[in-house]
Amino acid sequence: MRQPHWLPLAGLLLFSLISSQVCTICEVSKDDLRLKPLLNTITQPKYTRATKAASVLLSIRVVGIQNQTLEQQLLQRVRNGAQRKVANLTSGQLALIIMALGACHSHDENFTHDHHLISQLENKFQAEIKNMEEHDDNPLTNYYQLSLDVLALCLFNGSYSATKVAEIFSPENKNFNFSGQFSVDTGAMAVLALTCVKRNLTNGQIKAGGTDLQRITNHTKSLVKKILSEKKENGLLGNVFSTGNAMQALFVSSEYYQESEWNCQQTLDTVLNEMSQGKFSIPIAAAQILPAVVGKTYLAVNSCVPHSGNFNISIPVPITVAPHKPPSYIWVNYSVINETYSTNVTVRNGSVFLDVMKEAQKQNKTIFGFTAVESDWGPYIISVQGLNASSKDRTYWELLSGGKPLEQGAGNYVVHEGENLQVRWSKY
Ligand code: CBY
Repeated sequence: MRQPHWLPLAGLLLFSLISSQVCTICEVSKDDLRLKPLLNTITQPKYTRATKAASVLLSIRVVGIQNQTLEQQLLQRVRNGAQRKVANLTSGQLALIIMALGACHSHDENFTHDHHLISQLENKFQAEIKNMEEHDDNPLTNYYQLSLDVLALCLFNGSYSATKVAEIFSPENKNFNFSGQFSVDTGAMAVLALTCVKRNLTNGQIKAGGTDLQRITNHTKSLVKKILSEKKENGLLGNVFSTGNAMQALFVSSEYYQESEWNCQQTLDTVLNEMSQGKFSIPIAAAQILPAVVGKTYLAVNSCVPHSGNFNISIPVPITVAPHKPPSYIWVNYSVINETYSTNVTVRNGSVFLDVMKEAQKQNKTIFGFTAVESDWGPYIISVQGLNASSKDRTYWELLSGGKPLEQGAGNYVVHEGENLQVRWSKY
């Protein structure tokens, strides 16, 4: 039988419609040259921390980057961490490790099974809830990590109570805020977790009372509203480091906002611009932004598309730095605000906040003495003048410049001539 002569035309029309749709999707291809700096950052060879390696592994698997050598290195590090010290891991760290190992149905799922990682996560999640019940709603860690817990349990068939999830993830809960400010990272991770739970409730994978589904839907809706209300003029959601998580949350929850409420392309363009300025120069920052810019989310860890070809990410790209002759040293003012103590400090140009703190500590150990621990994001200041931060009391040492909280940690924030830097004893 002859096919009607209009069929090829209709096909062409359909194809052009589909391709014009594809063009408007807000993402770049994973081989886009603009992603080079990110890929160079995450391929750096030294991963000493298992959780940092897990974040990177999760990210490259979800995105579909295939680089055997890198993957093996990361895997080795993650496995070592999970083998030796699960008891020392926080709940969110274990959740990340489970997601990284389980991503894309790799054989490492057996490892998770053999080491009972899921049941250990169930216990850690229970311990978080118990702590909330006994200590004024304060979890052992924070809601970002509780969200990671629920996400990992939901994605990898762990057990959890949907009723409990509906109860604790109420957007009014104080744990969504730090110092009165809504934490976009936290809200975004919660949206991903709640979306996963909602999917499992609707497809009958887990059972729950009828109101749970309704409550979870309502929470998701309000969290999405809150994330959108943190949208800046340039399209960033919260700040540059929360935007990746927030984009993922908005990708999976498009039924809860109007198209006019979020210009995804603008957000993506700003992120790409920040990327070209070197904003995501530490592996964890690169790992958190990468899935979103290529249009992927952590919810896809179970449904990765097989990829062909090897992703060539071994060629380092020369970084172009604007030619200027800086002075070798700069001075800054540094204060510790508990009682207020200030001093002027001279450091080399290009120094970070931590260098200033070290220099001040040399001047006077009693007033400016401090301790720091290593976190995935670099050094985290736990004590100044012997006064310790405590998640039990929701206290921490906040870093500020000119009275404004910094968006980077002590090891990464580069200080400028004449700047007024402060560490302030704060409550969140
Ligand atoms: N990860 C976690 O548990 C961290 C979750 C997180 C919400 C995280 C931001 C978001 C993310 N995307 O990873 C988070 N920060 C938390 C929970 C916290 C609190 C930690 C205590 C607790 N109970 O767990 C707390 C104390 C409120 C906090 N962050 C403090 C700080 C300041 C650290 C100062 C110090 N003493 O060293 C600081 C520097 C803010 C300030 N001005 O004082 C800070 N955080 C920053 C800047 C950040 C961002 C880091 C960005 C960067 N490039 O360095 C952040 C991404 C992050 C890490 N914090 Co907190 C948020 C952002 O700006 N978007 C789970 C684990 C398994 O990986």
